[in-house]
Amino acid sequence: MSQDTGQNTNRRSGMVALVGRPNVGKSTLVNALVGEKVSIVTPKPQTTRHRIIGVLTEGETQIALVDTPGLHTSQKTALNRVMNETAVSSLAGIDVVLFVVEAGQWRDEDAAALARLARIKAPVGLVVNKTDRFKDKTELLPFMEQVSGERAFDFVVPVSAQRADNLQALMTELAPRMPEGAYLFPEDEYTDRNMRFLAAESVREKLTLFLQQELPYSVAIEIESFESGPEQIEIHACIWVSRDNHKSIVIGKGGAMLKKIGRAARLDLVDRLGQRVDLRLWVKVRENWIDSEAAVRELGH
Ligand SMILES: Nc1nc2c(ncn2[C@@H]2O[C@H](COP(=O)(O)OP(=O)(O)OP(=O)(O)O)[C@@H](O)[C@H]2O)c(=O)[nH]1
Ligand SMILES: [Mg+2]
Repeated sequence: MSQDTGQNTNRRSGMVALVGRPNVGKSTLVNALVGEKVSIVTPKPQTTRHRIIGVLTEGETQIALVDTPGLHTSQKTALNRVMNETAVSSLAGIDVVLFVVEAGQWRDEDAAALARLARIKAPVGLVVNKTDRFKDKTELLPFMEQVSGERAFDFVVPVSAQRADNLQALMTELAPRMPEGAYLFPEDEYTDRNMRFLAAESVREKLTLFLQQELPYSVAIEIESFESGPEQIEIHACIWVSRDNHKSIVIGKGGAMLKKIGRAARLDLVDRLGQRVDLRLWVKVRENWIDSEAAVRELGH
């Protein structure tokens, strides 16, 4: 058994931030690299709201992968603004930035996100994700060339996060760029977030999957109690909605929607926490919380 005393001179450890517009697959990529579900994933944009670290320790190198909220151009609500701020402020103290795009899709929002990196001193690599959508990989080349022209990237790697394809090539670029020194996180930890946070996020993931259109964007989850017993973990969570009529939608006919969300979130948590889970959900209204910066911060953003 070796212990990290900080004396091991072969070790490298650093921070890598993943940034890009919403929905390009940043969280999927963090999860694929770490090999654990660190961050929630849905087909809807603006899923990630927090800075979440996934820790990957391999060989003599530890990389802290910083997942960030997708950079978006709409600044309508306080929640929108706080999410963009979170993404940009996550770049302080970062050793490498990964700018993530979707293969074949270059949009104004990608350009706006890249513009936010204009003054970044750290190396910036381009990750072209979702390459599985191209059967013939040579068709990707013109797109990679086009995006490479948008900035002098330090490296370019095409990957499929979903299929864990070409991740080793990405590791080959990242590992030597990590500074020498002791590990920043204990070797057996894969995230900086606690179980309470993971529980709230599992509930939000299922809610986002099952509810239509805009509603998931105006919902916040608060864990009211979290008790680890010998048999199981008992979790009470409150779903905050910002309007009265949203409450009845989340609850559904005869409580059917809330039951469906609870069941799916519970199964996800059993998987993630490796223990039996008793999950109880409540729905409460807090008028227009997404428009109030104080409420946004108070609800954990
Ligand atoms: N086909 C394909 N889909 C992918 C891949 N990676 C991610 N996706 C899908 O893209 C969608 C968005 O993935 P996320 O990981 O949530 O994207 P994100 O960039 O974190 O999004 P935000 O948190 O909203 O900024 C999900 O439906 C993923 O399953 C990939 O390599 N191939
Ligand atoms: Mg995400």
